[in-house]
Amino acid sequence: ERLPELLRRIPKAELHIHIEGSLEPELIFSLAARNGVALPYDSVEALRAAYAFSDLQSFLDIYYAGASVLLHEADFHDMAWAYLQRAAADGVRRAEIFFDPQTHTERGVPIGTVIAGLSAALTKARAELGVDADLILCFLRHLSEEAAFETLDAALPYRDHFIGIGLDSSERGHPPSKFERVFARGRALGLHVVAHAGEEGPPAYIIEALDLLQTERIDHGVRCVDDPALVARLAAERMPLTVCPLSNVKLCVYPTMAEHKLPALLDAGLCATINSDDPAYFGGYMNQNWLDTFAALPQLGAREAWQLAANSFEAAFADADRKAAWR
Ligand code: ES4
Ligand code: ZN
Repeated sequence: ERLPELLRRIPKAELHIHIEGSLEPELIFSLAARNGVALPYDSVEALRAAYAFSDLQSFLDIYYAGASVLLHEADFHDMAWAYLQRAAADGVRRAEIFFDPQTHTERGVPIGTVIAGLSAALTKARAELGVDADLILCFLRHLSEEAAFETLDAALPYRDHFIGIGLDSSERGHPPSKFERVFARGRALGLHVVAHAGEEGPPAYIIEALDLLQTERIDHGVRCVDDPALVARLAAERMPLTVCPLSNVKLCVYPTMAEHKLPALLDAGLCATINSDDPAYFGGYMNQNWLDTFAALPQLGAREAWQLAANSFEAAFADADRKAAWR
């Protein structure tokens, strides 16, 4: 088979990966033992068996529970290093990695501990793996605007350790407009700006992300297909969508991969990309997403593979010289 080989080897950028979502059950158990944290599961198998989700919230409940084993700088380092090794093996040359500081600061872990551990792994990956990686700080949208401001303030001593801000967690009922002011502050600080929108939420949330947050990319964004005028706008603006196919199927955004709208998004001229979202929870890393998506959608072939890879580098946050080094 030539297409799977191309999909595995083609150089690519991963632009939508939550580092806490790369925490494998085995690492959750070993960190729980190392840190003396009690888990409500008896075994790795019992934990993995709980990974059957009906929607975004049913996933988030388990994802936040898994992150409770992360306490020390070494824990954040070890998690990110494991991900970066997997990414390198999948042909990922560039990774823009989300982290959720509030998931940890709410448990009493200092934000400096989180950032120091992650940042050390990224520095090592640049030197030893040839993966150019940066961090994007995400605000949890189910928490308040005030909490987001406090998080941004607390992160400012580490401003050089992240390149942007994002918005994740429970989408419905928490529109981008709730965070308009904190995103304005982030933009004024010279940070890149992205937001999850149109995963479970309506096209109106994508429009809010564009107009109120002034995002440079939309994370997921697949529900734009419900609004043809919005699709036309996204195409005209070459606004990237960081699509996560396995995530969409696991969280029941689509019943099966064969029903995924990625081919329609590409046909409409959108700058769509393929990403893993939470690879430890959704059934695979970058290449599993590429392989399963192409296997289920016969409209996708070598031409689309090259287009998706080119889109991922186009959508990445770096200047042209730095991008040239990834190909
Ligand atoms: C997430 Cl799939 C998804 N959607 C929204 N927020 C998230 N955080 C981690 N994974
Ligand atoms: Zn996500």
